[in-house]
Amino acid sequence: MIKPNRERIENVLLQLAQFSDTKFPGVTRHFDSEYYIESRNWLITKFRELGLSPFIDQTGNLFVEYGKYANRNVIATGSHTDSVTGGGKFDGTIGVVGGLEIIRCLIEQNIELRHNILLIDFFAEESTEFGLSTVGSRGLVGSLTNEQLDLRNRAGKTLRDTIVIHKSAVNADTSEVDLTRIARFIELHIEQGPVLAFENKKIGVVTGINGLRRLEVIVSGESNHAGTTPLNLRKDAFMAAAEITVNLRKQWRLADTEKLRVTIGKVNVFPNLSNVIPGRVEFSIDLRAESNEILDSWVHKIEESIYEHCIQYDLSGEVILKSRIEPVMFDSDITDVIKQVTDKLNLPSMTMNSGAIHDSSQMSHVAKTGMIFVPSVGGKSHCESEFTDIPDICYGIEVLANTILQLDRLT
Ligand code: HGY
Ligand code: MN
Ligand code: MN
Repeated sequence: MIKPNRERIENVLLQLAQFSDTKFPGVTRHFDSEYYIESRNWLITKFRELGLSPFIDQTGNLFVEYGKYANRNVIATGSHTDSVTGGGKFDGTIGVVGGLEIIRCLIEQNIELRHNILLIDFFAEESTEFGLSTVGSRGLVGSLTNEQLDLRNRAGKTLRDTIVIHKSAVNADTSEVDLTRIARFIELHIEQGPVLAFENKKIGVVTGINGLRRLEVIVSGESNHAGTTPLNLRKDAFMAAAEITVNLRKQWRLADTEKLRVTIGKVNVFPNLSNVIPGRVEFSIDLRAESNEILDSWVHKIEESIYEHCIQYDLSGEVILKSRIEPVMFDSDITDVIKQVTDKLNLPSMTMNSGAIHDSSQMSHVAKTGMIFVPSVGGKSHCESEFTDIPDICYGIEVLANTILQLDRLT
């Protein structure tokens, strides 16, 4: 059995959290920022100190492989180290730092495995500015399209250029991973929700991840003078967008609310001046559910509602599907091992579905995949108060380490 070193884990996590844009509260390490470049160069130094040879692939994923069997299948683990604006210290990072700690333990304890370990720090898991998450893992599994690479951020830079700029600043050689060698992938992550804490459990054995649809909606009307234009002559895009939003909430309340999550998290009003009627509104709609059927029927419902409102108020509407992620179910041979290891360590656990998207959503298309969750205090996530107790993170790393040891013996 592997027993990770708590002090070392805490130190690495807290040092990594220092790479942050201090203009914002909590941790802000956008994938297109200098902080992300610096943090990855720091991580690369940590890998090299262990005698390892990190490399980066064409999509900006950072890899390090440990072991002596370069031709055999690998057991892969990892997560991401970019963050949202004003996020916490542990979203994604515990999966990467956990992998690093496990490699250290294997070296220290001279444990010989039958498979190499491939640790992956996926590029741009959050990347919400492009309306697209899990960029790196999409690239790795081959589902990142040219259209997606051509998406532009607010500064007008394409995703493609952002990757090139990042890669040229990161101190690692470029190389590609032979995907067929990744037999299994296991990701450790914070739960990002309230369930484990509420149920008093230390480990979530994740059975699958909900799917996602992300829409960009554009409602166009006409800007005009706020003081002179009477109600019947206005083409106010914002008032229509607000009505569409309220209507969506009503429809959601009437439906099975447990099965669906709806978020309008980004709104841009033009020209955004108090004395001008808004001529254009752009907003995002983020939908999550456990089945494609539910997601697709809501996309359809939303499109209908938007077009009906636009006709009613003599506006034009456009709905663009920016991101589509399939719901996935994990392989029981991995979840079974996670459960056995958790029981052996006497850690209270439960099976659960993930409401948040992860790189595992993509990896499950190419490898047998599983996830381990640890509790989020107060169920808070993607905000400054996101937190997990260090001993709970260590339990998660211990479960990950010993799951890898078990899987190593299986084939
Ligand atoms: O948005 C998500 O679900 C992920 O945490 N990035
Ligand atoms: Mn996140
Ligand atoms: Mn994450």
